[in-house]
Amino acid sequence: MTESRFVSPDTLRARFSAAMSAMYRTEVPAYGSLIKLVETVNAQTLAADPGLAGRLEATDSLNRISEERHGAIRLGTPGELCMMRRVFAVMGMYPVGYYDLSEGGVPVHSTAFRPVGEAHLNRNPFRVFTSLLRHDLIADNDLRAEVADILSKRDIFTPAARALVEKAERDGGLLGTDSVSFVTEVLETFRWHDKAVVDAAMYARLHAAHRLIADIVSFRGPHINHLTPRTLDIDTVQERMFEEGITPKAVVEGPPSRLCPILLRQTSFKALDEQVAFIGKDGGWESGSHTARFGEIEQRGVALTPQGRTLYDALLARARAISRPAPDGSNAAAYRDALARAFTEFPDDWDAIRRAGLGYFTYSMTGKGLRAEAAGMDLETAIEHGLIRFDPIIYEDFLPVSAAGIFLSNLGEHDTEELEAGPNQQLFEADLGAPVLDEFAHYAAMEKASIQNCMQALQTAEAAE
Ligand code: OOG
Ligand code: NI
Repeated sequence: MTESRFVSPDTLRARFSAAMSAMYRTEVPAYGSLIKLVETVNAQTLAADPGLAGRLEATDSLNRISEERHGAIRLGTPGELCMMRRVFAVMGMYPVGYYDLSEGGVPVHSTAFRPVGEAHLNRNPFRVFTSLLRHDLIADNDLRAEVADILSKRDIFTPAARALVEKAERDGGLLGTDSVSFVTEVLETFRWHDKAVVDAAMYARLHAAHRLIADIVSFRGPHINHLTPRTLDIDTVQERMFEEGITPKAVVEGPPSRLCPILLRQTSFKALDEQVAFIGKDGGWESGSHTARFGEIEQRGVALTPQGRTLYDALLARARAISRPAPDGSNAAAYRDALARAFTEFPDDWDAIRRAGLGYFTYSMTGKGLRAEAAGMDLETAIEHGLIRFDPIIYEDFLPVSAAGIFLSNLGEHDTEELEAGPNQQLFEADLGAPVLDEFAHYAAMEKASIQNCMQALQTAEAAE
């Protein structure tokens, strides 16, 4: 087989992620400060915890952490979502998971575009949480029609980006120069535009319907609204954010602080008030402001099995029934306390989590295991004898309750209304033009493959004697 002349999707994604990070750093300087802070804390955490460094090394995932980011965009129409899927596919990013945010009072539903498969994730795990406005949740009929009209007039992709996506699909990839143009052209879609496509009166109506609707509809494109580095110690970063003059939201979303991190913990700093210009009279501009873009950090832990996830959801619901975190942070301490109490029920030891079938793990041969004569030995015995080790599989996806909390931390309290809607994955997938991948199937396959490799290695070890 001849080596492909195309630039690999992994390389394209890594370049795109770096370009996006550079752009966002100039657009939102606080993001640059946050990156530095996260890098410092990560280095300190690794130095203080050789066990953690060893575990990351064993799963070949140490190097990816400093490069690791997720971003988020909010799209207006099915056509935009469908085209976005094709753009991300060129970079080896596929839609995984369906998130219904209406339950949290946010009129969108979402997926995350990300690489699938261990090797691709380790090469560069860049992901983009992508939401689509639910027009059916705009209550006012006139406004809904106007929104559709405004959105129908924009194309968020450059003609060159469209052409390059078609070329990549037709040829099976992009060559050198085209790959460079691809990154530049696609970046345009994510760029901030301070000139709105509506006048101040329309902006006010959109804003009154929901602040998020104003953000989605008022501009030429779906500006990237945050870019999130991964920290190995979110509590320390949160503490030090204050010292850097960045004010985080009061409550960290997700599970409480634990010895063995599970799923995903996230916190953000408030959206910035930014100068924008609305369409004015007689071809002029009228100045105003808009808040949308913010910063966020996240700490990722083990991916949970459906059983683990059910327990997580139940414990989270229990904590939230006692104390629901107010956007202004007034009951933050009570919420943290309720959360910590509820989660005492979730085992906080890797082997206990594994044995209870709550989390996914990858298994690999130890040095001792490779030299051992152990044909016919079962997995648990081999683990007990130190022939096989297990490491948590990191959660690569998102959490709807947390995501709604992140959305809402950037809205005023009056925006936290109840929305009358259930999930509609079928419609989302029809708009996307493809089904979303099932996250659990993906983790289960990784775990299974690693067990099979080990069992094979145990046999080979004996044969070599
Ligand atoms: C996306 C919010 C969700 C996360 O990390 O859960 C998200 C948005 O505000 O557009 O990014
Ligand atoms: Ni986020």
